[in-house]
Amino acid sequence: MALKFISAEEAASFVHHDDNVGFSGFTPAGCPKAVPVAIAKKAKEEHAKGNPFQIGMFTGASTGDKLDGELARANAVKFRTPYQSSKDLRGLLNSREAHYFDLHLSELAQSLRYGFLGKVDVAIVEAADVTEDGEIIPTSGVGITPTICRLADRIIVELNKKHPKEIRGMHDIYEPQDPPYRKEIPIYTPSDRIGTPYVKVDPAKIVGVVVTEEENEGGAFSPLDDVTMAIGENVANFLVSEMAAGRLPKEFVPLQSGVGNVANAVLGCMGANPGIPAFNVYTEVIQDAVIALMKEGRVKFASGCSLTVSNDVLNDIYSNLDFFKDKLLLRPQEISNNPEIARRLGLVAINTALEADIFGNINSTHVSGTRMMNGIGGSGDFTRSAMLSIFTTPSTAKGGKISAFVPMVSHMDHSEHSVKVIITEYGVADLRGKSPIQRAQAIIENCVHPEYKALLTEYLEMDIKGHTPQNLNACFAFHRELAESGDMRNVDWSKFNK
Ligand code: 0RQ
Repeated sequence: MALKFISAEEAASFVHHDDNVGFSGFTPAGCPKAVPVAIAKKAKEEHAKGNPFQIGMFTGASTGDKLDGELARANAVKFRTPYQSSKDLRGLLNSREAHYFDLHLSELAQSLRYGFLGKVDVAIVEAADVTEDGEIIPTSGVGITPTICRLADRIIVELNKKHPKEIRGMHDIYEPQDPPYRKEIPIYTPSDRIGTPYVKVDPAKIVGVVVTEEENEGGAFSPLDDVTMAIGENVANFLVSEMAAGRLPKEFVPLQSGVGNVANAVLGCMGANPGIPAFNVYTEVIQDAVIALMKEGRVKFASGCSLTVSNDVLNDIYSNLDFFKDKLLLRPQEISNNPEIARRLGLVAINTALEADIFGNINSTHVSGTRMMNGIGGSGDFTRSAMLSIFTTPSTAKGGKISAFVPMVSHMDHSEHSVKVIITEYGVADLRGKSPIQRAQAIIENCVHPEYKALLTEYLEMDIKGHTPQNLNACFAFHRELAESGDMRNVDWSKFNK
């Protein structure tokens, strides 16, 4: 069946008000760019005519500004799931002008198949190649592409010439059967291939192909500062000591790490530490540091859902495909983040907290318990199922006015039952096998910023009875103080009824 080449504006004409639209990619990697911009333009034109125009949005994770940013600024978002990190979209969600439901990333594709989230009307997917018989080669991120292509009535392909056709073979596309027919997902080592190198779609559903040459919207990393480096070194040294104690096998286990500067620093420090053998990565987001370590032979293989790397690094990979092709594999997020595989492979999972409480519960999403930051992302998929789940965070934020450690988290994403270790620039709190009061002592001693140690110790000494000594009158005193005086250090326990 001959492919029909159309403009981005023509493609946008296939997207109607109230449609639910699925987008390819994971982080900005692999997301369409030209068609979302055209949809945003159409939305603004319809709004100017007094017509409603909003769409429901299913994405892999966060996207680029040409997707979330443009559609948010055009007020074209009816609802959005899952993870996002766009400033403008965040504004819409927090003003409740758009509805957002935050979801574990591994669950989205099956939730769509189960019919939990409504119909997928249109799938818009970026491709490095598309054939007349319906084989689509994704670009640098996969996300939910196979599922939205299968469920959607209409498929629009953005054929992006910045991604060479020769990356065919870098993807492993597999969708599990749904219950009661699901079998094990047969991945026993990060490099195992179980699917096809392409997404197979019904070619009759492809309403048009938009040819583009748009750069990936990959962000650069900030230079490493003392705090991020200290966190990275504490993680690496802790893992070496776990190996020495025989709690991690000498061959090591595959590593998962979240996104951002801390994750990049952790990987860099692990690579530089001679006590850690060359290792494999089984993760969602493959960042710059993994590629650098691969070139040095310190990372043997990386399986992920996206190459969330800076454009220079992506071009380096594309120029050296002979070297990278048998060391990198991109999978749908249902597989990269699958709890069954995380448990089987025995991952070390490293994710980031916004705040933690002294008993080991983690808030990764809500600033002061109310304002959505980004979302839970894949952190829950891995934290609950990994062999060893670590959370990292700087001990303070906003110049010390905010302590990352509070008596009780203002929102909980990961509970004390799943969180095994917390690491800051000051040190490591190993929470395994510890009661709540022992966890609190370990966290205050090893992780809390010196300016907050006395305040949190005094909290524990309020003589509250019970297994977990929470004072329900005072547990949010840090947050209340921040709202009132702008500085958690001003907490005065004598104000509270002990
Ligand atoms: O604010 O940007 O105004 O300076 O939060 O904090 O320290 O720069 O860290 O960029 O790595 O983000 C948890 C949000 C951390 C992220 C979170 C302020 C701080 C700063 C950002 P500024 P940092 P990061 C991967 C898997 C989700 C869970 C996860 C995230 C800004 O890592 O979204 O790991 N994780 N998912 O000043 C108020 C606090 C604060 C605070 C920090 N307690 N209160 N503000 N900040 N702590 C994602 C995927 O699956 C794709």
